[in-house]
Amino acid sequence: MSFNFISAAEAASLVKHGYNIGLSGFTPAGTPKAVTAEIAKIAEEEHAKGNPFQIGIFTGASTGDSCDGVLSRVKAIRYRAPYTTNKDFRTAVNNGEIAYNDIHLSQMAQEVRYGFMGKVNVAIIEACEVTADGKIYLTAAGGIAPTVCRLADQIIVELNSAHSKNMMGMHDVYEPLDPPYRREIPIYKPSDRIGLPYIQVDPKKIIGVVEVNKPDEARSFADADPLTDKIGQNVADFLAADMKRGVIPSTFLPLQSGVGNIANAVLGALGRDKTIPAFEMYTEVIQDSVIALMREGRIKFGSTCSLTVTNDCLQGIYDDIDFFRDKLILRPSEISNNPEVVRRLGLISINTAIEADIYGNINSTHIGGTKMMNGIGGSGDFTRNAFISIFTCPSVAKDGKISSIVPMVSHQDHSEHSVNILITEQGVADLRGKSPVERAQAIIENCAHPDYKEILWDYMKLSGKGQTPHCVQAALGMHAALNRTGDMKNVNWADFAK
Ligand code: 0RQ
Repeated sequence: MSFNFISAAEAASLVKHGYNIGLSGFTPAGTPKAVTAEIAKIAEEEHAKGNPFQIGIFTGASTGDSCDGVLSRVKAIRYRAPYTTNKDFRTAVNNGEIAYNDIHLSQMAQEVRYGFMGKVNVAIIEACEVTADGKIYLTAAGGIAPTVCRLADQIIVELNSAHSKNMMGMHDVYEPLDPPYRREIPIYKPSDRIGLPYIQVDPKKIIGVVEVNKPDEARSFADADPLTDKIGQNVADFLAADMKRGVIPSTFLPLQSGVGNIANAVLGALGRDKTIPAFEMYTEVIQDSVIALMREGRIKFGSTCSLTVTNDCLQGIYDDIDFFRDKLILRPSEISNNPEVVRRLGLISINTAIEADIYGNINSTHIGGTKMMNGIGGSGDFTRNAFISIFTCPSVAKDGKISSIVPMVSHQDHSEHSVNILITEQGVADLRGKSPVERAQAIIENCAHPDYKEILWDYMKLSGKGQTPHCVQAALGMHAALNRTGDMKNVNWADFAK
């Protein structure tokens, strides 16, 4: 069969008001870029005519500006799941304009399959190759592409020549059966291959192929600074010590790390610490720092959902594909983040908190308890099931006016039951094997900023006795002081003691 080659605008015209579209990609990597931008133009035209035009978006994780950005700005998104990092999307969500369902990334594909979010009308899939018999070769991410391809009535392929065909063979496409037929996911080490290097679809469902040449809209992260370097060093020192005393096996364990400059700093410090042997990653995103450490021989293998790297770094991988072919594998998010596999492999997970409370509960998603930042991403998939779960954050935010360590988190994503280690630039709180009160002592002593230590000790005194002591009327007192005066340090516990 020969494909119907169409323009991005023609493809977009096939997406109707009320449709749910399913996208490839995970972070801006591997996300379609041309058709969604044209959908935004249609929405704008329809709105100008007074007609409604809104769609639902099902995808792997965040996307680039030519999806979440343009579509949010023209108010074309009715519903979206999961994680996103786009500023305009965030503003629209926090204004109550978009129904945003922030779920664990490992659950996205299965919740779409289970029918929790409605029908997938059209899948838009970025590919580096598509064959007449319906083999779609993905680009820089796995995401939920296999699932939306299977469920969608129609498929549009964005054949993107900015991605090298050298990517063919790097993916391991596997979709589990749904209960009660699901079996174990047979991954016993990060490099195990269990599926196919392409998505097989019925070629009759491919209603159009759009040829484009658009690089990924990679986010740039701030350079490392003394603060992130110190957090990174604290993580590396902690892991080296845990290995030395035999808690972590001498062969080390596979690592998962989140996105951003703290993650880069952690990996940099681990790479420099030669007491830690060369290690493997089983993770959802691989950033530039991982690729650099692979070239240096410090990282032996990386299983990931996406190559969230700069375009230069991605080109470097394509150019050196013979080197990387046996060192990288890309998987759907359902597998890269799979709780069963995370627990079996015994991952060390490292994710970022917005705030942590003195008992080890973590808020990764909400500013001030109400405003969405990005979303939970894969942090919960890994944290709950890791061999050792670590959260990192600076001890203060906004020039010290906010303490990241608070009596009670203003929103909870990860509970005290799942969090093993908290690390700030101040130090490390090892929460393993401790009661809530012992955890509070470790966190205040080791992680809180000196400006806030006495304030937190005073809160403990106010809290009295209990398995998890709290003064309920004061628990969010630091947040209230921030709202009232612009600085958490202005909290006055005496106001609550009455
Ligand atoms: O504000 O943007 O106005 O400067 O929050 O904070 O320190 O720049 O950190 O960009 O690494 O993001 C948790 C959001 C951290 C991210 C989070 C303010 C701060 C700043 C951002 P500005 P930083 P980062 C991987 C796995 C999701 C869970 C996860 C994230 C802004 O890492 O989305 O790890 N994680 N998923 O000033 C008020 C506080 C604050 C605060 C920081 N306590 N109160 N504001 N800020 N702490 C992702 C995937 O799964 C794909």
